[in-house]
Amino acid sequence: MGYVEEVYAKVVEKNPSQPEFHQAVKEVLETLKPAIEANEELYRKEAILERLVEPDRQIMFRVPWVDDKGQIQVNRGFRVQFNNSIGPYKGGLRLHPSVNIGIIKFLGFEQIFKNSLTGLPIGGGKGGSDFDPKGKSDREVMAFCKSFITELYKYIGADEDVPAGDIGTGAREIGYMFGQYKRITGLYEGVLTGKGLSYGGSLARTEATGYGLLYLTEEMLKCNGKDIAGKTVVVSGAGNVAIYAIQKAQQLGAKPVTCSDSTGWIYDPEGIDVELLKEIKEVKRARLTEYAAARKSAEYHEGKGVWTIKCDIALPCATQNELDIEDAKTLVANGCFAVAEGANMPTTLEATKYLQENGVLFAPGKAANAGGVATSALEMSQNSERLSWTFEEVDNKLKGIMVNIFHNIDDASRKYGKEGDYVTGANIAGFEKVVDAMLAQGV
Ligand code: NDP
Ligand code: 2IT
Repeated sequence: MGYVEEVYAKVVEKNPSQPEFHQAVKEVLETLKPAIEANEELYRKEAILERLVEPDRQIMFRVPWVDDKGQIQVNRGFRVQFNNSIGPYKGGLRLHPSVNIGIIKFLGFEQIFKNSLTGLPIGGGKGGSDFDPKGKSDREVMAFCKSFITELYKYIGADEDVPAGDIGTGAREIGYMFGQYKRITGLYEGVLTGKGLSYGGSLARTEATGYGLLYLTEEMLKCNGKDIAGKTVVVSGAGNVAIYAIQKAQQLGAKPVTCSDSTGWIYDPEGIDVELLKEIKEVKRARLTEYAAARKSAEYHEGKGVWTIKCDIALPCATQNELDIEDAKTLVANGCFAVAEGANMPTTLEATKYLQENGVLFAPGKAANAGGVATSALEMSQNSERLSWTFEEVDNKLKGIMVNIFHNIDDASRKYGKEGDYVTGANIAGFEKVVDAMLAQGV
């Protein structure tokens, strides 16, 4: 067995019942093979892969809180601090009933390479809880967030570990968490990103993941002789990433025609009305049925279905494994020529392979959605210097970072004879910097 196969087999054996973590590790390790084989003796001796796949620490804790009926509820909280070789742990907090340690580990593992690709000094981590914010009152969300931080505060800090938003965690949740951290520690520091603008947040952080996704997609198309203007785009999700991906796609002259949430999806052939979508999702926290009710051109369908709509470009922006092999076949049959992942690992391994083999330009999430965490790192910089930059300043930096990421992953793919395989390019480019730092710092 080769080094990669040995380490992967151990990961599966030592981490049973964590299929998403296995999937993330498998994709990374398999594509790293050319870079690993070039240095196999050193990497084996240094146990580089064994060290990469084992988090620095995994924190799990009870989160008790009182609901509006006076009933005590108990959730489970997580923070996985995966690797801090190139900077403090950095990564979001996911609040969703599906959250378990395996999901947080897959997200934390991906975050190591994503954060490295940004070129900024941030290590990899991720956290969250199986708490479901849906249908909860503001007071219940606050009670949960304060209890969550009452335990987590011990492990985080501006130079230690800086959490942020992810599914189910937006500005409201970050505000409650920041308030509790400040109250317990007495510190007014950049311990969380995605903060409100009145207390240390960065302009353009809200837009950053979706905007960054489009900046990278635009550059990938340009370098492959294609133009984004005039193209039909299908988007999944209707949350933070999807909304600002739709907005930036429109600004670049493309036409996004779908969005979705966990109950159904919208097809709006005249193009998604992003202001209406924002009102329904960001203000009312309502379902997509309201979008169809308010807009004549839109159709609402129950269940899953955005990938059945004919498109040029597909942007999965909801959750992991939402685009499978059947969806990939439908996209290819319908003439889709580019897929860029706004979500983390939304495409199954089988679907990714099929898309790449059929000539679809494929931008993996750790490169394509890195604009969110990159702008979080810019928020950290602003907090450290106690200044705020303008929207244009942050947005320009974001654009530069995304264009740079595309060229780095493109160059890495060529360096190992895998031209156009941006999955391999992203994994190798992200890995090289982290390994260099790990080797330099010793065991
Ligand atoms: P939000 O909570 O704002 O939105 C998530 C969207 O996806 C919602 O429309 C939600 O529908 C839908 N969704 C979530 N889970 C499921 C599911 N199991 N099945 C079907 N639909 C689902 O999260 P974000 O937009 O922030 O995150 C979306 C993705 O992007 C995630 O993979 C996240 O890890 C990734 N990401 C986020 C970044 C950020 O800065 N926020 C940065 C980089 C990546 P519903 O509301 O009905 O649950
Ligand atoms: O998956 C991600 O990169 C995020 N949820 C954003 C993390 C961050 O620290 O901004």
